Amino acid sequence: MSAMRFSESVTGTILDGVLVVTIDNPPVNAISAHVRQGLVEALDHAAALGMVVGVVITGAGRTFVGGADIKEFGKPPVEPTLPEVIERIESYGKPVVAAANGAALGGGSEIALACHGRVASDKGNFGMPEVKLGIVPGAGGTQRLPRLIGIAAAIDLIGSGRTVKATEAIALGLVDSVESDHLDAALSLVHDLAGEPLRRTGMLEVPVSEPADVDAASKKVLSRARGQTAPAEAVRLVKAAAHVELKQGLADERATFVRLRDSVESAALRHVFFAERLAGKVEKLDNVTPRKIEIVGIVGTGLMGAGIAVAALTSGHRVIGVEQTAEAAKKGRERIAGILDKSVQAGRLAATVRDECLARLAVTADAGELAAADLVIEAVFDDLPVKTELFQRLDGIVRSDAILATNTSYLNPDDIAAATAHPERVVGLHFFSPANIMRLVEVVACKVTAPDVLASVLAFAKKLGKLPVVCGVTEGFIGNRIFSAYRREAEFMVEDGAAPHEIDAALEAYGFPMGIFAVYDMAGLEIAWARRKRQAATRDPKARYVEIADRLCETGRFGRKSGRGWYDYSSGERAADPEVTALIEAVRAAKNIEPRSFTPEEIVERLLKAMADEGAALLAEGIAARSSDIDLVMINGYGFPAHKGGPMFVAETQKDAKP
Ligand code: 3H9
Repeated sequence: MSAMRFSESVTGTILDGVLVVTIDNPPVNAISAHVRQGLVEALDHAAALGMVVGVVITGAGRTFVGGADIKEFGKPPVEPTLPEVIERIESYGKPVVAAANGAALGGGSEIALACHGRVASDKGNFGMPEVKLGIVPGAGGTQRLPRLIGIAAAIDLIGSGRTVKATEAIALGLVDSVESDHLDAALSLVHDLAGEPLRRTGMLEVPVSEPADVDAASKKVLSRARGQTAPAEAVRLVKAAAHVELKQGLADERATFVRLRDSVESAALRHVFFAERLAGKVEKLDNVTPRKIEIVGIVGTGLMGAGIAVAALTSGHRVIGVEQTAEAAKKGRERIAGILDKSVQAGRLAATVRDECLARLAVTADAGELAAADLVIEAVFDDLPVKTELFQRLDGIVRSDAILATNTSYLNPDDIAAATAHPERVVGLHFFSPANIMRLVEVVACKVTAPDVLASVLAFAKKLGKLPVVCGVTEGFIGNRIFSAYRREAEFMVEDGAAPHEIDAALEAYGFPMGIFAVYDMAGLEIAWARRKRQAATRDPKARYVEIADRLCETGRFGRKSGRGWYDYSSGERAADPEVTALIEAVRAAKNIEPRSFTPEEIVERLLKAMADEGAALLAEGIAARSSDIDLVMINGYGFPAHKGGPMFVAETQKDAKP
């Protein structure tokens, strides 16, 4: 029978007496208004056809249903709503079975939950990532999921927003079966269910959970919330499912969903979601074909080089690590193997994958081996003569079509490129430490970097599972330049009267995992001190300069490693130190500064403004292409709370809010 069209994105075919309804709304089959309308039309159609025994719902392409259409949020509602569609599915007179061909996320999982049976392909996966968008499920997820899998497991899934593969979904009781021919299995299930009393998820009793398990699951979710509202609301709603009627639970869920959807927190997280999809997109590269990158050379296998090597290995690349001596090469290999081993111990990597990675790894003292590399990343000491000499040497070793990348944090990659015979093949790849864990990579386009070189490293970074943000050349690139402005402002406030621990407490209350002075101590103060000493001769003598950090270093306070920095760590804990207070007071007195007090709000406001002002300068200079890129850098590299959207988002929303 030919396909029936129920709306622009929903079609149906009758197979073996069952209406197979396919949602085809690329790219991810989000439940846009026409999908909801099409589903209702399809259900009406199948209800009226006596020969149809039931319905299968599936998705076209790689996704079952990627969730509600986030682009519709904030627009006037269009009937039917998703809860209405879902209510229709659950109360339907004939069996409805979900055949999850791929990801069933958010509203996609909620559709599946309302069906009378669920079959997944081996590529099927399930999740309710709503909390990551600052909302709770809004179409029954918090009430139906616990009825299927219990309160504790539902708190874990909804509160964390994590996705489970088909095998875990089956163990949890979320799906009935996983089949390679999921469609065929779904058709059989419809026939099995036809004529039997239907198992309506919303009517099920919530299985009894161990209170200790519920407590543990809730605590885990809340401990990771970092000031975000949605996870606690999700926990509350799931717990309520155990003791309120479905109708009441659904009403509470819907009201909470609507309230959170309209919150600044959700707007911020949606901004981050779309910013991530936009990052690394460069219009002028649309028609540029990236070069193939399979073999990656890494010069320097210290902490940074080893982390980059692990990221490249676990994403399927061959890696050639290069060190200066055979002894250092042996240590480098051990370092890389050690990181892989830790990942296996932590359950993040299968032992077989680690073995495959090690089989693709060579670490050598013979730089000549880099002749095989498609891309060479330098991760050696951040010193210009060292790097230029290395790049000149690489020029004579690598193939003419190989790409050379520098991982410098502060040097000018244009200077490094200029020292080579082919500057157009040089690019910056600024990874963050530990490079195997941190998602952010600043991809630095030098003055003469060739478009296909840029396109190639962007594709490479994405293959590594990283979040690449393109930027131009400036001291510290996007992140460290903003960080410097932020640090400068924090030091101004300390000189003017705020205590470092007050500033840190204000930042932590705002949602940063750690305040700036604690971060400073963790990173170590000596590298920035050395840089300041180098810059002293060229510093504008009229610009305000705070000497406190220099004084700390002069007394051997280099941060956590040395047991003392902005704080004292001698008790094993971070503690404010009267010696530092005295030192700060002496600096203030020498400058005749009368200390004043700062409220936490003022502290945060001034620091956010410093970041946003520097961000605006980066945009004006063309270093960053879009303000959302700047937000991503601060969120993924510097602990800015994602649920606040980033410094640029905050500045823009505040500007919009002003009359
Ligand atoms: C929800 O369901 C609420 C309900 O409980 C209640 C409702 C009443 N909507 O990530 P990709 C776009 S909330 C609109 O690169 P992948 C995305 O912007 C929702 N657009 O693909 C991008 O556009 P562009 C809960 C969406 O293959 C394109 O699709 N669901 C949506 O790497 C490709 O995206 C979620 O939170 C959407 N829901 O990964 C799931 N999703 O090409 C969010 C994606 O213009 N989505 N787009 O840049 C994902 O996690 C991933 O997109 C997915 C595919 C895993 C599905």
